[in-house]
Amino acid sequence: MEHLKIASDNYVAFTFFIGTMAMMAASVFFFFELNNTSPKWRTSVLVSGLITFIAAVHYYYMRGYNLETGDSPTFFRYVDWILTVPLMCVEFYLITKKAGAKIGLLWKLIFASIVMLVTGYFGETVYRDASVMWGIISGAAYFYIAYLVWFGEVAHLAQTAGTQVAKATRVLAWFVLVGWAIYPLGYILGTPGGLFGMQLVADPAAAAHSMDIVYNIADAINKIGFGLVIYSLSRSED
Ligand SMILES: *C/C=C(C)/C=C/C=C(C)/C=C/C1=C(C)CCCC1(C)C
Repeated sequence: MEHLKIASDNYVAFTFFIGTMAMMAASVFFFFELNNTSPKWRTSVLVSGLITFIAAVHYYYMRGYNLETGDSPTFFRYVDWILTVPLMCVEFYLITKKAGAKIGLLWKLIFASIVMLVTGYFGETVYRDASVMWGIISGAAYFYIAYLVWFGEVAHLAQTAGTQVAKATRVLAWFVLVGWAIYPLGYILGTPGGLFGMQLVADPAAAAHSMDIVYNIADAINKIGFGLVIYSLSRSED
């Protein structure tokens, strides 16, 4: 078999490689820290580790796929997201649970995240010609999640769960509002519908490459960053 090299100007392959390493390192960190985490935060830190571990396995695969084919591993990207984003919803549920969060809240968050991802997948794959419409539906589900964590049930519960939980939830809410907003940017760069019909990257191959780079950066920020917020909450007094 031919030995594949990452060309020095292949930023897509490079970010897949770095992404794999970062997710692996973060998983080892979260898992090993479980031993000196107080029992009441252990599940939350475990979930942080599961999120980066699931991503590490997908990144390892996507890195190889992209290197061999030069294509975007869209399918496995979405398989990863459909597993990890609901787990981020679980994190919100776990930290607000002691303030009385009900399982219904968890289902609301998970349902919205699945709508957001499935419609995004339609826009990127089967219905590429209608990517703007699917992107808008996906965006609506995204705003609903942002609403819940900024002003809705998650925000209210966090207020009564103690100052540390309230603070951590505010930081996580910023991740949702700013960190997650990087994804629609990748979608706009990579789909033919562009920004309401305005194509930002004309060449289809370059468009796909920019989308992958943007998604890879966003994943590293959001999955590892999110986990670290939970980790630092687990070291607090609450
Ligand atoms: C670890 C993976 C995460 C946190 C993935 C998050 C993905 C999104 C917030 C994606 C959102 C999208 C839109 C809001 C509109 C366009 C389509 C998507 C799916 C890229």
